[in-house]
Amino acid sequence: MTKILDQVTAPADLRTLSTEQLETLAAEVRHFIIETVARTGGHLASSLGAVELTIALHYVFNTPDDRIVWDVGHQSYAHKILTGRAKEFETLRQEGGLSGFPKRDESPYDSFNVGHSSTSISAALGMAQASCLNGHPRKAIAVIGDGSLMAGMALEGLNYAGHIKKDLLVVLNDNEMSISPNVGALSSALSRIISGQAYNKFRDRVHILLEKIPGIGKSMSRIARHGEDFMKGLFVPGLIFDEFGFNYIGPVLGHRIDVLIENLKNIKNLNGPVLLHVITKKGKGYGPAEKDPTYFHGVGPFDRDSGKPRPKIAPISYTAMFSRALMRAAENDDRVVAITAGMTTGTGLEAFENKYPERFFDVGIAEQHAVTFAGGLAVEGLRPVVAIYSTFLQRAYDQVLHDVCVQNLPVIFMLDRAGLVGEDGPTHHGLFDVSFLRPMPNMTFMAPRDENELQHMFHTALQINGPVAIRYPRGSGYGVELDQNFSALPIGKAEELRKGSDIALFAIGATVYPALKAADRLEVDGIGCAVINARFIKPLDEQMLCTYATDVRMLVTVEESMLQGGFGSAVLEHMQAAGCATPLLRLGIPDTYVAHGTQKQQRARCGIDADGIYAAVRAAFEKQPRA
Ligand SMILES: Cc1ncc(C[n+]2csc(CCOP(=O)(O)OP(=O)(O)O)c2C)c(N)n1
Repeated sequence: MTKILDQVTAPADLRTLSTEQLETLAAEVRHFIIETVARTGGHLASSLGAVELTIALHYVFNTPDDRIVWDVGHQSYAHKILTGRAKEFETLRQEGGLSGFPKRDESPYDSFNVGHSSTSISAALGMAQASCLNGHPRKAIAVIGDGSLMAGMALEGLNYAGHIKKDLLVVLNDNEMSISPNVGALSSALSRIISGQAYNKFRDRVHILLEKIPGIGKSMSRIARHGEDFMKGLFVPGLIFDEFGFNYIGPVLGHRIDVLIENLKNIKNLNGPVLLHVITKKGKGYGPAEKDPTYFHGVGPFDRDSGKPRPKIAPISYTAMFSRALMRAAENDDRVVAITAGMTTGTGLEAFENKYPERFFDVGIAEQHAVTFAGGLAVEGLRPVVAIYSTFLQRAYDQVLHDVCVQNLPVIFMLDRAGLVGEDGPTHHGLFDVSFLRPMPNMTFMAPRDENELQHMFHTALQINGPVAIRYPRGSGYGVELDQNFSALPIGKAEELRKGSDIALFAIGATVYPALKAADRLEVDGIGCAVINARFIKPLDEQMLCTYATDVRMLVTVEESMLQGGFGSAVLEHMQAAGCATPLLRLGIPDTYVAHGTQKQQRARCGIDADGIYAAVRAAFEKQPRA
């Protein structure tokens, strides 16, 4: 039997279908997502929860002329499949294949590039405003999850939308989950709205009863309706959105296509800002994901039937290593507290949360607040550890500078997923932290060569009475032997790993081992190459730099971060200041956004794997005048 999905190559095709056919289509799309993501990995649970909503939105609205902006974009797989990309869906998140997030270059149906959360309301509002200025009436729709709604930026968007009163539809996709269960007062208010449905049923029953009273029943019911807004305010916090200037509608059942279509059709004709509150289930339709939506938020390939990950024996990850080091530190020092912005599992804080719930803070998707909150904790003598992905710290630049560094507060920033992150692509790479943290006075900044060094660096950070950042890559370490005891590293001192008299290669973080391999190959070619594990981006080991600058014919820096303002730039600045003219080759990420693929592919593309380092150093060295 041919599938309905095979006949839908664009949303226009699904607009001709009956409700029953749309329901069948939803089941087919869901099945297709599960089968594919089991092979490719990806953001499964959120996408499964948004299948009916996606169908209903494309059914009612005239996409792509009407604009749908997906918040984060991790729930957009059904959208991709229904907008002509079903055939390529198998290539999801792979090099040269479909992006895991909406991307304007990929399809006219992807109205805005996303990846970081809480941008959809502002972006869709901009589109709504532009449609007035351009005289091209179209609908602008932001689809945002309850987790993403908690972020300051989303609230700023709501606030301004209520002010300028353009035709904006915000669809709140509420599954009561962020990656972990959602947190915060607003989240609790949303839960009360959902349970407020009980109030609505109670109210309807009261009216039916009142109207049955002979003679006065009808007028009593009318009086009661006048008091309803007041009553509603007491019972139904949906009025929060009314106060923001939105017409609040809901909550409605998010897996009922007929209900969604009916509501969206009605809303289509309303003017001004409208918020449709839709209740969905994360992982809907796939048992293992419904049961453990946190695990299935973003997964690698898994066995479709059991939901179990495909077996892979790998050394301990950097995240797990940090988690262990943190637990040991917390045991010995009760000033140690940990903060995450909605990323408890991703940053390895689960064990800490379980053992020290009173010292653990998940502030929700609120990176700016997380950092300043840590500043407050530090002022009062605690030792806050902010565990955060490098890419998401970008949100809190001013807070790191203004609320932590200017006051020289001892906050430790553990920058997970620093460097190239693989399948999530450009929005998620942690490539900018070196350039943006390096100029901040008071900051000490380190990057470990392997998982063992990470634990020593964390221990070192706890000895420093000021801000410290440690950046480490996504994924497994090298399987090196793990020291049982922590030792404090000398601040600002690099580690000489290999001697050589022609070239000195200063590598930092994830690039140290590839640099060693490249040096071995250069040695075979008769080129003596010293390798130095820089350890510190700030302060630099200026003494070691100066020594090598006079001893060798060429210096090389290698880093997994942007070249502009990066570690190599720091070396260059120092050499210029010291009047040192030794030729310097800087290897790192060029001035571009690195497309999705595996980390291995991305490192090769950027020329910072062993082969790339070898080839670049060899070519540059050959151009040097003979000694
Ligand atoms: C600024 C930022 N911080 C953190 C993340 C990581 N992140 C991706 S999705 C997500 C949870 C989003 O929850 P919600 O909006 O409720 O969507 P759901 O997955 O429940 O559908 C988080 C924390 C991000 N993408 N952007």
